[in-house]
Amino acid sequence: MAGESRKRKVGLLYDERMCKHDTPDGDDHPECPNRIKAIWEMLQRTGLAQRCVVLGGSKAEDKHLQLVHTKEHVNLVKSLSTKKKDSRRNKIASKLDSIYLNGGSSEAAYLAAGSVVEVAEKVAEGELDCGFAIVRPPGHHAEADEAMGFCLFNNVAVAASYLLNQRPDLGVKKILIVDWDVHHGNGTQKMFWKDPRVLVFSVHRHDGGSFYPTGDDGDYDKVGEGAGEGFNINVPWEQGRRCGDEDYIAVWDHILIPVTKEFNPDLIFLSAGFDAAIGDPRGGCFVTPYGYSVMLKKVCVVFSVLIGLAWFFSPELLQYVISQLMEFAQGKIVMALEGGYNLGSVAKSSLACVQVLLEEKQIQDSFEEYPYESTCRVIEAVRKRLCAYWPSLADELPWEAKTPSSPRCIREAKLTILSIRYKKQAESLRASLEVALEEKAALQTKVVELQGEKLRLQDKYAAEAKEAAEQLTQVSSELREAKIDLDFQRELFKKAGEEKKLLEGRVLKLEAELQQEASDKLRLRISRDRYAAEVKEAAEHLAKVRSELRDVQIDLNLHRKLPKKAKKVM
Ligand code: Q9C
Ligand code: ZN
Repeated sequence: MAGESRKRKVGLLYDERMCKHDTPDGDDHPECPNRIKAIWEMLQRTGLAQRCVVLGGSKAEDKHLQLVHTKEHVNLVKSLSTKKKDSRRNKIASKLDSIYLNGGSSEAAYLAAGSVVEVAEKVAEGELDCGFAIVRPPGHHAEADEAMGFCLFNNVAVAASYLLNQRPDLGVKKILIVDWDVHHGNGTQKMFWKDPRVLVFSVHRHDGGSFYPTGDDGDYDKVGEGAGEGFNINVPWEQGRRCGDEDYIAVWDHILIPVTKEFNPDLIFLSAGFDAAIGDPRGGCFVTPYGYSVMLKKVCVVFSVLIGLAWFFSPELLQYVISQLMEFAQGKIVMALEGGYNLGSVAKSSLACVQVLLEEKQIQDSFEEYPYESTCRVIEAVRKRLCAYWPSLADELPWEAKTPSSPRCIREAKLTILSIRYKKQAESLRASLEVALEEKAALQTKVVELQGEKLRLQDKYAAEAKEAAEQLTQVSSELREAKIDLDFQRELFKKAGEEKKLLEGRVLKLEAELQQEASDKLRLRISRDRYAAEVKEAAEHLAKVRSELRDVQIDLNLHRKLPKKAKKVM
C-alpha cells in the first residue's frame, strides 16, 4: 500500500566461533575477538538485534573460495587447523605481511567467507532485504594467493563472485562494492581488475603511498584494465588529512552516488571497515556514527535514477518513491565487517548502520562544516580521471564543492577536545602508573619478606611433617599389633565357644548315660529283690523238698528194709 511500507527484513549474522581466531600466545592485537563481540552486544543491548533476522555462520566451500583464490592459498588456510604445532603456524605467519595465526584461524576464515556468502545469497534471493555479516578475520586485503593485512580470505570478493558465477538464477548481473575501510581494498581491486560486472569503489588514506598497504595500487589513476577499465575507482586521501563526515559525504555526493546511478547495480556489497571512525587508534580520521549512517542511507536510496526525477518534483514524492523502491526489494545491500579497532567506535558505528538498514533513523544530511580543500582537489582529480567512463562525472561541480575553505573550526575544536581528553587520560594514567609503581615496590619488599617467611614455614612444616610421619608409623604398628591381638582373642573366643559346645554335648551325653544307669540300677534292684524272694521261696521250697526227700528217703529206707525184714519174716 502506498505510504505504508512493509517491514524490512534485515539479516544479522553473528557466530561466536569467529572469536577463536586469535594471537597464538594471547598477545594483544588490534584485530581482536572482542571487536565482533562488542558489535553484537551493542545490537542486543539496544534491542536492534531482536528486530532483525539473526543468522549463524556457515563455512565456505572450497570451490567457492577458489572462484577468487588459488587452490594453493585455500589449501594453506585449510591446513592451518591440522598443523597442530604453533611453531609451524608461526613460521607460515612470519612469511606473510601483518598476519597472525592460531588453531582457530582456519575455521574462522572459512566462517567469515561462508557467512558473507550466506547473507548475500539470502539477499539476492529476496529472503532478506539486506543484511550485515559481523565477521572476522576481515577480507579486503587478501589477494588471490596471499593472506595479508589481518585478512585470510577475501570474504566480500568470494560472495560477489559466487553470485555472479555460481548463481545466475538469482539474476544478479552487476555488483557494486563500496569499501569505506580506512585502508585501500587492494585484494578486491585485483580480483575484479578486468571484470566489468563488478564496480569496485574504495575510499582510503593513501598519504602518497605511505599508508598501509603501501605503494601506489590505491591511487586514483588505477581504474581497471581491459573490459574492466573504468570499473575501479579509488579515492585516496592526501597526507596527514584527518578526514571526517564532510569529506566522505562530498565524495559520496560528487563521485560515488552519480556513478552508482549510472552503473545501476543489482546488488551492493559494503566492505564496512570502521577504522576511519572517530577514535580509531590507527585510522586517525573523524567519521562519526552519524556520518556512517548518512553514507549508508545515500547508498541505499540510490538504486534508481527515478529518485533524481522525483526529487525534481517534490521532497514528498522523493520520500514516497524511496519507500516504494525499498518495498520492491530494491536496495539489496550486504554489509560485511572489515577493519575498525576502537571497540566503542566500531559498536556505535555498526549500531547507526543497522538503524539505517531497519529504516529507523531520520537522516537529514546536514553537516556543520565543509570538506577540506584537499578533499575537493582529490574529488576533482578522480572525476577528471573517470569521467570518460561515467559521463555524469564530467558535469561542473556545484560552487560549494569548488570553494570549500571556510575555517574548520568545529573540526579543529573537536580535535583539540579529543587531544585534551587524551592528554588528561595520559596524565591520569601516568599518575596511576606512579601509584602502581610505588605499590609494586612495596609489594616487592613484601614478596621478599613473604619468601623468607615461606622458607621458614617450609622448614617448620617439614620437621612437623617428619614427626607426624614417625608418629604415624608408630601408631600404625601399634594398630597392627592391636589387630593381631584382636584376631588372637577372637580366635580364642571362637575356640572357647567350640569347647563349650563340645562340653555341653558331653554333659548332655553323660546326663543321658547317668539317667540310663540309674534306670538300669533301679531295674536291677527290682529284679534282684524279686530274685531274692524267688531264691528265698526256692530255698524254702528246697528245704521243704529236702525234708520231704528226707522223709521219702526215710520212707524209702524203711521200705527197703521192709522187704528184707519181710524176707526174713517170710
Ligand atoms: N607496520 C584492516 O583494516 N598494519 N587491515 C600493518 C605494519 C596492517 C589493516 C602495519 C593494517 C591492516 C582489515
Ligand atoms: Zn582497515
